[in-house]
Amino acid sequence: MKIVDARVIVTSPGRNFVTLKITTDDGVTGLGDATLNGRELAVVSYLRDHVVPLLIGTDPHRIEDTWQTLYRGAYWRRGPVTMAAIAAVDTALWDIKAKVCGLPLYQLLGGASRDRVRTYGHANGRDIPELLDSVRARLAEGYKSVRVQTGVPGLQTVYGVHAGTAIDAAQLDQRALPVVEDWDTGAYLRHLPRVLEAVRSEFGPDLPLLHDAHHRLTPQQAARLGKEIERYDLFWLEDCTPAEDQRGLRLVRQHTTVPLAIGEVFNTVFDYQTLIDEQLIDYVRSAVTHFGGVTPMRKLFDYAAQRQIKSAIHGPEDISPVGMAAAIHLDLAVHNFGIQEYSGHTALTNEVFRHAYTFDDGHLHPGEAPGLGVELDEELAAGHPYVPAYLPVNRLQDGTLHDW
Ligand code: EZ4
Ligand code: CO
Repeated sequence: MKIVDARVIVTSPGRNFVTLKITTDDGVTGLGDATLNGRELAVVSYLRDHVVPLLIGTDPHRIEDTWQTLYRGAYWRRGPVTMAAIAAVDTALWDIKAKVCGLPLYQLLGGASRDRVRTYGHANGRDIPELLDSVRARLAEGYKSVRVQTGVPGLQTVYGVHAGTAIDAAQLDQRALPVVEDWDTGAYLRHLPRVLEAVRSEFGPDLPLLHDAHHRLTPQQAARLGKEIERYDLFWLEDCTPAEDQRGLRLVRQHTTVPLAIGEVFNTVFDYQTLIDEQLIDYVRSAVTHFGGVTPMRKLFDYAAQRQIKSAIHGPEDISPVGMAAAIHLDLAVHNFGIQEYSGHTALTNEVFRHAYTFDDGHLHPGEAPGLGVELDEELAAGHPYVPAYLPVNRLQDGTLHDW
């Protein structure tokens, strides 16, 4: 079997998605997600100009060797552009192998370790009453676990919440230039305990609650926050501090038992070495799409399992249904599954990417279609071309650029 064609398809059915489609001489096709929100075309070029020529004529069954060739052979390792491109190839090859076997991908990963995949949804509000309404809406949709984000008094725009309407941060990028958010760590640290108090008193102690600090705190601030909110029994506190400096998590860990989740911006296992070896976190958050594909995700989870750390694959709207499908197959198969982030996609996106996975009663299932179970309607995709878009940036009130 040989790869005879590999094409990069860019489509924007509401937001930009980059998809790699690989075709074999037997006519089997595989899809991989290469969407890097706000920097999409860099990955398109990396694939089209530098990766596709290497794939033509090679054996699609040699997934590990292809991965190693793209990773080691380039000499220049790691980085989100490289790893998103490799992810798309790796995922498409797993799709092909599973289709050739006539099995859904999860069967090739060891088979189901559970019946269904639990998820969490996003609740956002400009203020506490609006957040409580949003939590009610997620519960009505079937979600059993909810991430809670609110505006902070005195600030115009914060992560997950815009001054005009409550929207998800992933939607903010559909504008010509980056939206500028404002930030005041002191105000946030004073506000968040009140938010969690209000949510707990409205919904009781049983509802699993999550919160994303979106890299905005120092380790000292995160340690203080963790201690203060322990009584609200969070499922996790996410990205409490920028984790390029993995040692920073030692301070947080010494001071609080709040479960910690990190890794959505990581792209290789080396980003996790200290965090996993020293058991500084509880959940690894990488996306199949940004971490080099199914192959390294499986290795990451096995490594994390040695330290009782669980999976929590990144699943915002900027992961395409192709990347989501790959995540759901892994979720069903790995033993140390934790939870899956899931917001769903627009109806149009679901038409462009028809998928076998289903969401029911707050749980996902990958379905039984061979491969990933996703088909791309290329004609429909072509009618929704790329739209230039950026993620927001974040500034302190004196204008200093801050992490977001
Ligand atoms: O802001 O994926 O946990 N989820 C998140 C996401 C990220 C977006 C950035 O592209 O933090 O919503
Ligand atoms: Co996050």
